[in-house]
Amino acid sequence: MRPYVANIDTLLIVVAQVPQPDWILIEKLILNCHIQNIRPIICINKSDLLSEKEIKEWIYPYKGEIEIAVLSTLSGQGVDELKNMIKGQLACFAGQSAVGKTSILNVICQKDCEVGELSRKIERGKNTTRHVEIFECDEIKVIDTCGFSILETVDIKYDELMYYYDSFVKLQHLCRYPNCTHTSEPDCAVKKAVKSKEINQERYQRYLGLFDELKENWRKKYE
Ligand SMILES: Nc1nc2c(ncn2[C@@H]2O[C@H](COP(=O)(O)OP(=O)(O)O)[C@@H](O)[C@H]2O)c(=O)[nH]1
Ligand SMILES: [Mg+2]
Ligand SMILES: [Zn+2]
Repeated sequence: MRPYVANIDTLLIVVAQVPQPDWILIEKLILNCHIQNIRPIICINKSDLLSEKEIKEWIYPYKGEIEIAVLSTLSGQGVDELKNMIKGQLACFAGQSAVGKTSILNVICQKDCEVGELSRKIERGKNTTRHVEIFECDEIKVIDTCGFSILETVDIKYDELMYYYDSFVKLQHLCRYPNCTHTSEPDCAVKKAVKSKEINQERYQRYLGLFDELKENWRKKYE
């Protein structure tokens, strides 16, 4: 398993305008947090590059379900708010390369770790040992990582995926079938809720994408 990290309280899932978010990957990170009892926080970084409208669109699918921090290490916006959110916790970064994980660590801990690791990473190749260090500052402990391949695979059977979405679980008893996966079944309360915008359309689409992927993985493995 790489990186070697244990006993994390919080996973800071960093997204930014560049590189464009891979929302399915973010869904997977959130699911793994649920499985491992880790508190996920989506950190929308580089807010200086996003319009108010874009920020709203990014927040919307997770509103009320997942905590969100909007920040910019460039302007300093939202940094104190994030620090308050993770006070007393051991937090770890996850997210695509170059979204600004190390930059956020630097502003939180007043450190000067090297940013812009994208090209260096390619130069060094994939199998370089990378050390893991806990930085401590103002009652916050943070760990930088260069990605989280272990959390990018989800060890859930496709027909159990729906149990990890609170808003789906609440409606399940209203579906015709008690084990409805909310995909192709008739009389599905979740699909109705998506239609009436009670459940966010985009989050549901991400669920469907992940469902298909898990189903395909399952088929390859066992059929
Ligand atoms: N515009 C903008 N650029 C940022 C911000 N935070 C980080 N960056 C830039 O994004 C690039 C990648 O940052 P880095 O911290 O190395 O990302 P990491 O690979 O996720 O650790 C660097 O060029 C940073 O200067 C921000 O808030 N706004
Ligand atoms: Mg980095
Ligand atoms: Zn259903």
